[in-house]
Amino acid sequence: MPQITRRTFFKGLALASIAAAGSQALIGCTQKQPLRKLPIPPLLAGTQEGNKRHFQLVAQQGESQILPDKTTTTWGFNGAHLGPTLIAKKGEEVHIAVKNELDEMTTMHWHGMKLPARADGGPHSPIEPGTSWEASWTVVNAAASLWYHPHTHGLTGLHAYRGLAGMFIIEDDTSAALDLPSDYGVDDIPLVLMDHRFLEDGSLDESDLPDLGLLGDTPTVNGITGAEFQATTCRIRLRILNGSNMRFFKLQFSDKRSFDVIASDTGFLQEPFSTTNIALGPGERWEIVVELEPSEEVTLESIGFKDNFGVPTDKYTPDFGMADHFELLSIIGPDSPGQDPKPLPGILEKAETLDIQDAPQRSFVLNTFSINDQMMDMQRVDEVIDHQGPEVWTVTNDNSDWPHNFHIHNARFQVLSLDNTEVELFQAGWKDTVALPPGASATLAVEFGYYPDPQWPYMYHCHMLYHEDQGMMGQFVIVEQGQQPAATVGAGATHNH
Ligand SMILES: [Cu+2]
Repeated sequence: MPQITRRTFFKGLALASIAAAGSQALIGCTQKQPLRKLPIPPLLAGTQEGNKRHFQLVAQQGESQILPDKTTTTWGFNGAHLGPTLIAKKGEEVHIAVKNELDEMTTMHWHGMKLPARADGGPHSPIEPGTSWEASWTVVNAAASLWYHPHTHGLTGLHAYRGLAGMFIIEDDTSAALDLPSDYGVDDIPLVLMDHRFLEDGSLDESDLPDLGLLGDTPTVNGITGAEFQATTCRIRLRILNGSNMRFFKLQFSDKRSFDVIASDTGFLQEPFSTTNIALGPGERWEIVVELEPSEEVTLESIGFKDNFGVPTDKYTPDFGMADHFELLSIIGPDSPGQDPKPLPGILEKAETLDIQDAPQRSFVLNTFSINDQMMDMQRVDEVIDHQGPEVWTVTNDNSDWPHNFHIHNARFQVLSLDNTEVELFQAGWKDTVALPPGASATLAVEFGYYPDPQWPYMYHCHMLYHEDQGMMGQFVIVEQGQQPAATVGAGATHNH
């Protein structure tokens, strides 16, 4: 880690600095600690009733062993930490009851899902302690690895950091027909990547670092440090989610082996893409397929961005951790070779491009904690979409020294171009979150779900959660042609809880 890192960490309160130093030492130790079995979040298929699927999620507090030798108080759904992996099929009607057994208000958002705004679970849908909130919608998304996390006004980062996050797998006819690893927890493995800081007693360090919020220094996979996965097959599929607050990961295997990227945030790529590394910023997902030799050992690492992601390395710029190198997950090949795996399907998904010939265009300029010079206001509707069909959004990171990214609710998009940056980022396929190095500008062809409703807004925001919570978010409503947004949106909330 470059020297500048420590200096930036130490700019904070004396207490925070001590904590950071403590965890630094701890990273060094994880190598010598015996590795622990990778936890697999339970698969929750809900209860089926015809074409309906009912889920129950209970947000609760518990005690976890994120670290091998310390106990940490965490939040989770239906358990102490993180949440189960939900699974549903395209075309099904899902009904989800979220009960809040915490002693603080939270919310629940279905990231990547196209759905009515009322069910989207944004900051307008608080779930008070002891109460339940219910969302239902018909799944129109194609097969993908989506996820769920709170979207509490000003507190999204803290709630996710404490552990409120889980994956939401959508299957469809395409995924069912493809010959891909799909035995959950066996050869189809969810990996929820996060990063934390710990105090000496093992509790989570919840102090915001200056300009960096809850950037962690200790990576976790499915809720633990030093995880190891013992494969039983020669081919595994990893559904990788970056659920961290602020960290960008650049993933590579320790022997730099090639792997195939098969899906982006919101669906399959048209065809597998072979590479040796892949980047993912907060909120993004990739699915990859990796081949293993019997009994071999290989480590999934985050290697840091060679060019520091375009972030200056001077003393004035906070250290976003872009050059950090971590070992994330040790993988051991199966005991025996088994059958030679067949080649991966050459075509995964049919080519689909949006007709953007006459599509309306909008532009969004991100700078520090604002978008188009404005910070989030619960009662200000920033954009009104009064038509069906795609739009072209240009999103510019106007900061020359800060990274950002951009997530749009109720939508999927294709990145048409990423300009004004030297950083090379693989951006193929359908996405819902795009990474923006300093100065970069992305042009997106965006397809929205069409559920006209003048009262309930959707969000677009930077998914670096400290930025979002500081106000880097805006609201849009989707209405019928010529319709105006309601005078009061959501349930009328105007302020931080
Ligand atoms: Cu940002």
